Amino acid sequence: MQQSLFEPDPEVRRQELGPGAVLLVGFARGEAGALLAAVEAVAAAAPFRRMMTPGGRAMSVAMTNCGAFGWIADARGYRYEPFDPTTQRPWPPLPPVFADLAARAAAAAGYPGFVPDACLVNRYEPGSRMAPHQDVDERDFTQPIVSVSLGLPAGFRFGGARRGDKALRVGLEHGDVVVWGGPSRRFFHGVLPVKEGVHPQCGRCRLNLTLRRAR
Ligand code: MD3
Ligand code: FE
Repeated sequence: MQQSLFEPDPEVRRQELGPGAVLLVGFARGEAGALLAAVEAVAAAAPFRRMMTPGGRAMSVAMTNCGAFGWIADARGYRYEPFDPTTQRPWPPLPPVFADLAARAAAAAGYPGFVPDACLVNRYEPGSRMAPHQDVDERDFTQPIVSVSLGLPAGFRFGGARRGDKALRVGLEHGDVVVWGGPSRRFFHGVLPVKEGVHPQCGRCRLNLTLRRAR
């Protein structure tokens, strides 16, 4: 029998990671090829680069963006900008496959009508990590963030509203999607150093897409 378009796919394992945060195991696995091709096209127009923190350190994760706004770090701080500071051109448009996946994942997690205007693309080589932080540069925290993991697996640490809060450790694998909404939207989180390895579709790297409503 035809699966209703309005019911969650029973094949997708869901795990509540925190209040309003839902892990959809393997949700994007079938679309990985199309997502990776779109990342390549984005990176051809807006190359991956290691941004400098306001403290003057190069981040170990290489980043690029697509959509109307892109997240940047520089000597002046962290913010969204409509132009790529490397090329001085607008960020490449959001590939429809990104926007469509984000909307479907958000709806599956209980956030219908999600329309992202920004996608930060993070590229981790083995050894790259992301220190615990909050995502607070967006305007409207009632909007969820949809994150898509591709390539090598990573250990992800998900804490609470305060930096010292006990953190949950979750493994994020190729094709996993997490929707961060509700109170979890403002919780601390970070990525442990990626272990050495080679992924059949991505090579020696992990990619993470975060689809956001910046403005
Ligand atoms: C929890 N990226 O780009 S994705 C980031 O794997 C970021 O590259 C990590 O944290 C990565 O800001 C983690 C999971 C994630 C993304 C956004 C969140 C978790 C979040 C926003 C609020 C709470
Ligand atoms: Fe984050």
